[in-house]
Amino acid sequence: MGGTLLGALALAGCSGDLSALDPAGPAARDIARLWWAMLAGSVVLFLLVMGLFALVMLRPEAGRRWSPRTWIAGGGILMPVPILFVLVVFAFAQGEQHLPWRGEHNPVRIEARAHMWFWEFHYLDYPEVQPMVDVLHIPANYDVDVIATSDNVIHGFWVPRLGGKIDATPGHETLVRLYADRTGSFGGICAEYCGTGHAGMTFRVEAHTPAEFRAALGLAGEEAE
Ligand SMILES: [Cu+2]
Repeated sequence: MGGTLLGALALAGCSGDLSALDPAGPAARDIARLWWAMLAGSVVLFLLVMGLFALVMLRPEAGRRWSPRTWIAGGGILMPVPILFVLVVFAFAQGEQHLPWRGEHNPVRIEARAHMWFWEFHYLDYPEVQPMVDVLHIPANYDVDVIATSDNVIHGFWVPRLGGKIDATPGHETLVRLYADRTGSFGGICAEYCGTGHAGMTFRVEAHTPAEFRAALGLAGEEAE
């Protein structure tokens, strides 16, 4: 009973508007998978360390059979390195798949300009559309490239359920790809401390069907290309 309640509480903590563990698209799903792999790796290491700890507590003579040097080399190098190696390879493989310029695509391009303390979104493919503040409309089931920049301090653009995090750096343009595999409303935040207004520097991403997307931008009828 207690276990069930604890499990339910733990799972409830994984969902929600800003949860990277509740992905709503392939990019965010890769990142969530990496998070779970990292958790699994750290649990294995923790159990190994606790196992050795229990061994020397319960059978001190077993621990004394190995020299301090063996303990350091075995426990400090031999034991963690294979696990860390697997995690690093997995992380690089996931990151590689995640590069925005991989694969064939014709993404919708949006510039996210960070201010103190709000976001301004420019629809680069639709210059006639006025920039929007703190709300970003995107088409669902479509690649969306967000080009982040800033004219003041460093901010961080992050929509946890749709993709990775990217710094918005003054004088630079950084790129992150979002993808929503469903329509809906998703939370976004500034992920880099940028002053007293940082905590309130949130925005919403609205993922639409192609027709709704065009309507939200105030464009005439046809499908999004
Ligand atoms: Cu900030």
